[in-house]
Amino acid sequence: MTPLRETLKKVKSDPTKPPRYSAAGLFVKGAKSEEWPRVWRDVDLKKSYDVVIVGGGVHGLATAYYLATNHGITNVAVLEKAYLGSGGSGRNTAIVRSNYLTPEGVAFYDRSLTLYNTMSNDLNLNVMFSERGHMTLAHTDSALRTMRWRAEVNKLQNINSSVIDPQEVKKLAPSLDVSPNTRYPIQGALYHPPGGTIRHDAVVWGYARGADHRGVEMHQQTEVLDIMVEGGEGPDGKGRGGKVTGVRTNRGDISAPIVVNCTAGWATLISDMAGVKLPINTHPLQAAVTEPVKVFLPTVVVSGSLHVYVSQTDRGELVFGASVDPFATYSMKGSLEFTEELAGHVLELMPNIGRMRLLRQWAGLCDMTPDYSPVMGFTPVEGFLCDVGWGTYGFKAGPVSGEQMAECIATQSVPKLIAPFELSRFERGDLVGEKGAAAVGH
Ligand code: PYC
Repeated sequence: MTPLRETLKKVKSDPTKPPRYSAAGLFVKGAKSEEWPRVWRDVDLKKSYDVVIVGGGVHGLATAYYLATNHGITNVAVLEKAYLGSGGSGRNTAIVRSNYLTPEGVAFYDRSLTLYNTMSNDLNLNVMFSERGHMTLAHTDSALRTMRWRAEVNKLQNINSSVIDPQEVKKLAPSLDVSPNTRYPIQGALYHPPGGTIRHDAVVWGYARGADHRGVEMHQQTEVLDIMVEGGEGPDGKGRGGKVTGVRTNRGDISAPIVVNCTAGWATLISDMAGVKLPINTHPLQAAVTEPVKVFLPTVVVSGSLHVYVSQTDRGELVFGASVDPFATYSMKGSLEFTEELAGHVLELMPNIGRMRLLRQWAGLCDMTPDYSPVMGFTPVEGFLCDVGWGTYGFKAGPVSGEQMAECIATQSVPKLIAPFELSRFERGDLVGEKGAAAVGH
């Protein structure tokens, strides 16, 4: 066998060959940092591509990966204004599930969970999928009714979801206070065993590395400043009836017949550049993490009424999230109000963790649509496609969105799984109301 150091030297000395990795993942144990192979290439930005993807998060990278893997389309550039995974992909709480409320939502997120299940093998990178189960607590009669409704919709599509009583809740998560004497007694829960958590950064790196191996280019620090469109009905020649010709970036102009908006937080700003208006308001969503302690919380726990969801990482930290902040802004500042409210609500659920210390908090941006479903597929501008409006569901939808958007681009037709989420549904009044499946009430 070639010694590790020799292999690494060879990789370093032949930049035309794709880098090689240890079977376990990105880094080779024992290697000095200067010997680590680059995970994706750093190449010059070209003047033209077949497809330009705006946004280097899970959605953009997955779209690029599946374009190359499933359709052989590799003359693709992913443009990211900061670094890969710096937006919602690095700011979520890493929860995955498919227990949605609408049949369209259930089918869509179920496909994502299927792709997450085989991802470590497919990408040859341990993405640490932990299928630990997902439990949504009901504290009121009406919440219990919604859980029953969701369970029935789920079962019709063979999704493992059922309503359980407080004793079963206690068995699954012994740290929860299920006594009837609390302010909001737990009346039952929707239990979804296939749900769980996954390492979000690994998903980003895995897709980036896989896309890179197949020839896709990723360009960080490359901000899209404008989208070039000709022949549109708008005063600037953009909008309905127009055709995309490329993008203007801080590093020069790029021509491309297809531009895909895979951004979160900035989705409306990017679409406005093409003259396409989106029914989206952007709100921050805050999250926080505690110090690590011995593992005691075996499932993901969500409480809509108490506006909180929590899971324990493999390192032992509790990761909490809440509702979106009730005002539209692009600011990602954390607030003391959030921490105070979170602590109060968490202690109602788990009174015994009062001495745990919170280490960090952060925020991400959520693009909220009127029906809490995304906007996917073609727009009134030829060649300009959208994969946006993910609200609080973006991370869990990454794989299926990439797969389906790639099919949409390659076949120039709308795949069945994303047909319900086309932008034109708002003109037709054909909404897909998914608010009832939001982790917490917004
Ligand atoms: O919908 O499961 C969810 C979720 C978790 C965090 C934000 N949304």
